[in-house]
Amino acid sequence: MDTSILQEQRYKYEPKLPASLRQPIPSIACTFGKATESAGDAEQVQGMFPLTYGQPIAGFTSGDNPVAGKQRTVGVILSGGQAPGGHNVICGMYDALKAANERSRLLGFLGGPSGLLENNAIELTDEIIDSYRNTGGFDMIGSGRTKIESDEQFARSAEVAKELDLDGLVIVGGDDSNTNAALLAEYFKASDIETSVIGVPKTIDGDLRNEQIEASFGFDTATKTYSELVGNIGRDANSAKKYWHFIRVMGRSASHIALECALKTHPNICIVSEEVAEKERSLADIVEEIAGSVAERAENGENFGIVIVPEGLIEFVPEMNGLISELNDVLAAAEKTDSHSDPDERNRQVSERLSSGAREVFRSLPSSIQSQLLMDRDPHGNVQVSRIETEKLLIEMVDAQLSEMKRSGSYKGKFSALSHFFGYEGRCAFPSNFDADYCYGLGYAAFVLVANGLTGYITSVRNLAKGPAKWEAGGIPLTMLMNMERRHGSDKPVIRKALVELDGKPFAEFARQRPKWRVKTSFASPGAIQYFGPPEVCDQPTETLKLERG
Ligand code: FBP
Repeated sequence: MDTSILQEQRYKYEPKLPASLRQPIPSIACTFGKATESAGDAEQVQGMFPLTYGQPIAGFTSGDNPVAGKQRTVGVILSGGQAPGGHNVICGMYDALKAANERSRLLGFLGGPSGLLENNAIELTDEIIDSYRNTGGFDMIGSGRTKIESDEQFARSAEVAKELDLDGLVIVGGDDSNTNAALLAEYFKASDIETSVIGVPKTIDGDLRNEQIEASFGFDTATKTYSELVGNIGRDANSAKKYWHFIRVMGRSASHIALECALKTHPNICIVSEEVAEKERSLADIVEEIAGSVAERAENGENFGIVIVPEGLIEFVPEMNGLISELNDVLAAAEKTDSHSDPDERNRQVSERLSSGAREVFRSLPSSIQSQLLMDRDPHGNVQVSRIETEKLLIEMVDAQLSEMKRSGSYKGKFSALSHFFGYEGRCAFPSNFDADYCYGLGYAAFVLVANGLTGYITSVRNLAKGPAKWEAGGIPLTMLMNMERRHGSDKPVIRKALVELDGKPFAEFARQRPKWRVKTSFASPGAIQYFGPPEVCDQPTETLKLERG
């Protein structure tokens, strides 16, 4: 890609490292805590990971690592959706690896996990690395969603690890990709392959975390990008005073992105999927809430507003959740048994296999949403929520409800709505200073874990709300994040998605403010990410992090 003026300037940015990593690699030793347990289903998870289950949390301290300077070959894979900062993870790994031994090599597998299976890698050089420092995107080596799950794929991965004499393999990914990393670490150990497998917590969705992993990288930049856009729309709405904007934001299942954007921009309504599930609210309840805000604002002459919709909402509405889980099982079974290739015929057959309750819900939906629900699942068995236009469904339903209210005389305003979807716009933005620093630290730490011979770990940098000078780096055993879940029609060990906690501080703050936002125009416009300037403008973490860990 051609460079821009900003890119030229960003090349020169020097990411800040946590203190424990700012010393020569041979002087960084590991400290270990107590044995750990999985997030759930301990017995079953232990049964699936007999060799890597329960390892202790690792921290870094000044000490002596006599094997740090060994000449090594390490591979890196970018897996799943893009997230700002991925290039800096690789840059951090590269700088650490070269600092430990100039002759060590970093191989980048091309196109995601399939690059490993196909032994398709390039050696990363100073020239390549320097042209991607502090840039967005995953285009240095590309990404993909191939899942490594079959015996053949594990055997092939082992073959390639041996062929390339890999000392380490770093998988940069979300919950599903890190589940793959855990399985691979276990397989390598069982096969006496001495390749350390280390994961790195990536995803704009913000749902890969626990007490020790405070945030996944990319969430900061993506939410700042979406919040800029939502804030701009708020200003436009308040200027023109004629549209209701229904804005769906990415985030797959969890509503972290929607909540963070709401905390930054103060929309009239922000739906939080986790609350919908907890309170067992139906689609009709959600429509009533939105229509209520529209009607009250109309009484004040304000026929405009902002509604933020998390992209995973549809899966959390109880009646839709039941339908989707039936569809998942039926589609998985259809994949195994049906031979026809006509998608319409396949879809018709699938809908006929639903229970009568689920079929009734299915038939009540507009046909566009019906076909979006029947689209292929991703390689991990998930519904592709980014392709389900819930914001349009809500506009249609709110419109119908307001017409009803007009007939009964309880609404006299005008409702003109526009739909937006902000997803891909935020995934490859130039990483904010926060993500540039955080990712560089994660990559650096990944190499240090490899250099200490650890496997089955995910890198962690903690104390994130306090600024890099106080950040603490280390590694968390991957099995600590796992539980058993139903996928593709059977029970599998997977990393548990961290959803919005309704008793957590970010949601509490939102709940405190929303009665005001619902009626009164309170939009805030945070503006674009600033890369150069005073730290209080450029280096702020997310509202979520400030509230949770500040
Ligand atoms: P990851 O979990 O792989 O980071 O991807 C997150 C995400 O951006 C979701 O927010 C979104 O639903 C999905 O990817 C879109 O996937 P795709 O890029 O395959 O369209």
